[in-house]
Amino acid sequence: MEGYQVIHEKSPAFYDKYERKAELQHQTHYCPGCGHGVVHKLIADALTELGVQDRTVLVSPVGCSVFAYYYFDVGNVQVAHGRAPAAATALKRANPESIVIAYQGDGDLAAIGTAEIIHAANRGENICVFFVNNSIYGMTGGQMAPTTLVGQKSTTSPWGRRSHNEGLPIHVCELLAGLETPTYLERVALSDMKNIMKAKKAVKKALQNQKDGAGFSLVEFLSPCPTILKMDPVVARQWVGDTLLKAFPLGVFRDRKPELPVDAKIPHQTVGEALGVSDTVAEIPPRRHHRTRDLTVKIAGFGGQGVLLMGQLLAEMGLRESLEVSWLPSYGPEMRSGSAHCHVTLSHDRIGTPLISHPEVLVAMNELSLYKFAPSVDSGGLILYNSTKPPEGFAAPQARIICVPASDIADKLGSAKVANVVMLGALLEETECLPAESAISVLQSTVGNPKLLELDKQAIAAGRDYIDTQVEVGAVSQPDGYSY
Ligand SMILES: Cc1ncc(C[n+]2csc(CCOP(=O)(O)OP(=O)(O)O)c2C)c(N)n1
Ligand code: SF4
Repeated sequence: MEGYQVIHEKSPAFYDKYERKAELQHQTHYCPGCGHGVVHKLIADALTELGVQDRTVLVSPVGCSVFAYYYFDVGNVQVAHGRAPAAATALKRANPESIVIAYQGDGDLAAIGTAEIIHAANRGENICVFFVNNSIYGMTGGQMAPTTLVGQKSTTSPWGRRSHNEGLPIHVCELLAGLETPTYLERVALSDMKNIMKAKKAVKKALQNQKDGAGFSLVEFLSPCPTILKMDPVVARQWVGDTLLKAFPLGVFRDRKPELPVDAKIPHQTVGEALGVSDTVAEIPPRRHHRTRDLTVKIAGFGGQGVLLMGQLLAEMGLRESLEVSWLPSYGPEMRSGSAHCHVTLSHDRIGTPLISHPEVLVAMNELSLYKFAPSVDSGGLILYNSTKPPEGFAAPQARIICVPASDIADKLGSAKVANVVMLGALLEETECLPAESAISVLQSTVGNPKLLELDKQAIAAGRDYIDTQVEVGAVSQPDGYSY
């Protein structure tokens, strides 16, 4: 830009567009003045400067930073509350060339995840832990954290933390410094620019350590959480410098490569070598039906319409046909709006992620799901909609839509509950992704009640029949078979 010098720009380690909610794709979800945004920036800059973005995996926690995977353009894994160091251990050991980061809040790391962090540090795992200590549980609305200060009010200590009742704050760096194996432990603060620059160096050093194979590094950031502390961003930042920092002194608590005892030098053997057996697993010839086909499917509807079960049945069928399969149910905010959905992948190759952003097939069991998910269907994809006709004015330009009145058919069969199985029959018939006999065999082994089993068999047949007899040929181009 003429007349301007670019001093700060978005790091290439961030995605250009954050694929979150439609109106929020240019910004993070963090509150104004939140320390997480600053720490993200420091990590992203360091990844770029060290040239390791392409081999980095970030493990995001449960807490306000749960959505870090929307921002960092690296490998991303989101784990259960407190388990980031354990997951990071597995990722690093499975792929030693990767740079693995466990990103955690103080509730996540120092409360529910106390065991994981201590043991990962004690094993000297060659990972980086970035620990954001804002003295409170942010995401859940301000409960007391292990790092909450004495006298500090929280929703679970409305009188202020009392040492005789809740104990004293836990100093994580000092605690871990009691172990022999950690390589680098430093506490920094996001209280002012000078300290933020020190924090930047600490992040880079931790990542460099990992690059050099030096062992376990943890950087603790004293960080503002203006929203929960009910302060404006500037005051919250000052509070970190004036108050939090006094209780948590800054400094380097460890900076040396650990001297490992002799047993660490025992040469590594594979399990096979140690047991004197072959490491190579005998090739099991694949047992695949000639009609199996790769497919990504999103199934959506109201809670109670059996959309999750339909996905499970499909995945189980794929499994029995020796395909790689994944089934990912959706919980969370979607449940509150009354809808549920799941993602199913059927594949001849290993599946990278169970999350499907652009499904080849959408099964929409109600109108809400149709409107919500149709825009994301892959171009040239297929929508199976539970109705006799699309809603007035609805257009899905990039996909074919086939209306299957599964609920009506199920009603006629005697139970509205089998609408999902009718739709399964229609899906199998239309896509030929799996043989219908495989659906029967899965139902036979999962449905105990003989009457219900009979009904399910009829429902599968009715769904297939509807596609074959009621759907106009031309609007519904049938694939002409798949042979492998
Ligand atoms: C097993 C489990 N227990 C409890 C919760 C509820 N929970 C979600 S986030 C959170 C605390 C997060 O606080 P912190 O780690 O300090 O992160 P912040 O939100 O402040 O960044 C809790 C208790 C959960 N999601 N899972
Ligand atoms: S609640 Fe606190 S930690 Fe969470 S995003 Fe807002 S400021 Fe950040």
